[in-house]
Amino acid sequence: MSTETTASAAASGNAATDRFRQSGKTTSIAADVERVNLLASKLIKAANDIVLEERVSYDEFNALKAWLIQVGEDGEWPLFMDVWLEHSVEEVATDHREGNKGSIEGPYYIPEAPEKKSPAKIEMRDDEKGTPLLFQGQVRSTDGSPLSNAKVELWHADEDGFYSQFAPNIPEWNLRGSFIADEEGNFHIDTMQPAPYQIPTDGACGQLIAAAGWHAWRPAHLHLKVSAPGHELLTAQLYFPGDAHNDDDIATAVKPELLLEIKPATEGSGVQTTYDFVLDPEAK
Ligand code: MBD
Ligand code: FE
Repeated sequence: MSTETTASAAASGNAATDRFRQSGKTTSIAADVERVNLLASKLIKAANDIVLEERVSYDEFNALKAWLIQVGEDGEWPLFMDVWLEHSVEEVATDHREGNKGSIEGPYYIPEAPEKKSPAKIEMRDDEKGTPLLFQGQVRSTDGSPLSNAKVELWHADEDGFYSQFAPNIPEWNLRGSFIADEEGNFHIDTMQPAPYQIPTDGACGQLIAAAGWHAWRPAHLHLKVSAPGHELLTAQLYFPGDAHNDDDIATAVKPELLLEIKPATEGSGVQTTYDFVLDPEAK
């Protein structure tokens, strides 16, 4: 590794935990007694059913207790929740949509990235490694009308699979940006193709993956949030054809309609892709 400080599970996990605490996502949670009773009772019953059915031993019970403590110490609760549970929450939240259904947000989104008017180049290092990627398309409403000045937020890993602000020695807004589409809803963003992402192997989630004999990979992906006035915010991920893990993403977040079509760049080096987004009008 060329960097002086290497990435660690606890550093990225604790950064994700701090981010989540600052996100404001928990401020509107209403403590509805009936609902908490229902959900907590079902969760506890499901766990007890497993203990009884599988005759879980004290050694196994204590291993779980130690592991849960470690998840917290490594700051990996956001990672755990987003890898193993968020996909079902996303499914429930978006199953009414006629436009894009999207995919999970994951633990590494940061709001308010530097805003640029399309066409634009995302922030990257002068010597950023990888294959240049032109990502373009149009944002429309479900009735087909273009959404002028739609906003396309893009964030993704670098060629080493690391995200800025969650791994050391990467400029703050590297490979993160907020792009304003033109009057016809068209956007044109120059970026760099991301690498597949591996769940950190030196933290509690990595320990579980190894102990269970699973693999730790997510396929290479772009993260997006697409928004326009009067429309539902779309959170999505887009994937690259041929990636070995498109069919067995550890986060279960790949959908066939989220696969890009990649072509050689018509100008300059690298590749290009076109992907259009369709946003649902907000329910009245
Ligand atoms: C990621 O990059 C990601 O997108 C998700 C969902 C979980 C862990 C790392
Ligand atoms: Fe990701």
